[in-house]
Amino acid sequence: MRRIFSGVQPTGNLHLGNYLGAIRNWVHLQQDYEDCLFCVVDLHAITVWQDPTQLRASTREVAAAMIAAGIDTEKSIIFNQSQVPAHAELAWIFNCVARMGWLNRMTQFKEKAGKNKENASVGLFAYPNLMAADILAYKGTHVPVGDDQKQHLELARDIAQKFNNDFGVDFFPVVEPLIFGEATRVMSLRDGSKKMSKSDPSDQSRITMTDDADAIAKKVRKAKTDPDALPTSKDGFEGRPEAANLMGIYAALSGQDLAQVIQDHGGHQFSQFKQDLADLMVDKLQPITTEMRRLADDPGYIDGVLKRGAEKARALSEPIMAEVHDIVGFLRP
Ligand code: AQP
Repeated sequence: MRRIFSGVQPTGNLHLGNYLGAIRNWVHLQQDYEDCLFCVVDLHAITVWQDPTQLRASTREVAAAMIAAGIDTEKSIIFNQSQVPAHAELAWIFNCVARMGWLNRMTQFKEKAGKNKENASVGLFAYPNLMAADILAYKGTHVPVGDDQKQHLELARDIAQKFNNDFGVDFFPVVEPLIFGEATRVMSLRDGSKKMSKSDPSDQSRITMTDDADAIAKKVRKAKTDPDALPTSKDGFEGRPEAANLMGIYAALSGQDLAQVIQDHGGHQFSQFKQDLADLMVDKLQPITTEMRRLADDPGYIDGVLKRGAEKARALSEPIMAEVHDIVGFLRP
C-alpha cells in the first residue's frame, strides 16, 4: 500500500515556496495515490512562540489554501495535527528511539535556533522526531516535500529502521521522499542564497498566498537582481542566484523546463522579464487567492473539513498505535 503524508506549519505568511514546493504537488498526487493525508501541523508551529489567536487564524488559512489550490476534501484527508493524539504519543516514543547525536546534526535546528541555542525550546530540537511520528503514525510510505526537508526525512528513515531493529519487527515502512520539479527550493526575493521563508522579517522577501495583483507586481519589480542580462545557458547561473531563482520560479509556474525558459528569455533585460513573471504569477495565483478569501468568510466550513479529516485520520492511526503499544510492551485495556 502506498500512502502519502505531508504537512505545512500554520505559522503565518504562507508563501510561494510552500505552494510550489508542497501544496501544488499534492493536488497532482491525489490522482495517483490511494491514500493522501495533508496536515496543518500546529504542534510543529508551537516549537516557536505563536500567538493563540493568530495560530487559530493561520490554521484555517493553511486549510483554506489547500482547498483553494485543489485538494479534494472527499478524496484526501485534510486535518490539523493536534486533533489526532497519535502524533504526540508516537513522537514521545521516537524521542526514546532517536539519538541526541542524530538530532545534533540537523541543519534546520542550527538555522532556526541560531546563536541562541540555549534558549531554543526542547520541542524545536526534537522537531524531526515529531515529523517522523506524523508520517509513521499512518505508516506513510511517500512524503512530498521541498528540498529543505530532505535531511529530516532521512532521519525519519533512520528512526523507523532503529525502531524495527530494537524491537525485532518489520513494522514501520522505509519512507520515500518525493521531490519535484524546477522550484523545489524557492529562494528569497531579497537574497537568492536564502530560502523564501515565512519567518523572514522582510515581507518583500516573499510572495504570500494572500498578496493581491498589485503587491505581487511590486514585489517582483523590487526583487534583487544583478546588472547583466538574463543568462543564455544554465552555466550562466554561476554566481547569479537571483537570476536562477526568478527563472526557476517562472519555469515552475508555467510548467516549462528551465531550458525552455532560458531559450525564450535568455539575453533579455531583467525589467522586461520581471513584467512577464509578475503577469504569470498573478495569472496562476490570483484564482487561488480569491477562493481563499471566499473560504475565509466561512470559518465554520473550514472547521467542519478539519473535524471530518481528523476523524478519518484517527481511524487510520488508532490500530497502528495499538500495535505500537504491543510492540513496545505497554499494557492495553
Ligand atoms: N522556500 C521554499 N521552497 C520550496 N519549498 C518550501 N517549503 C517551505 N519553504 C520552501 C516547503 O513547504 C512545506 C511546508 O513547510 P513548513 O510549513 O514546514 O515550513 P518550513 O519548511 O519550515 O519553511 P517556511 O515555510 O519558510 O517556514 P519558516 O520560516 O518557519 O522556516 C514543506 O514541504 C517545505 O519543504
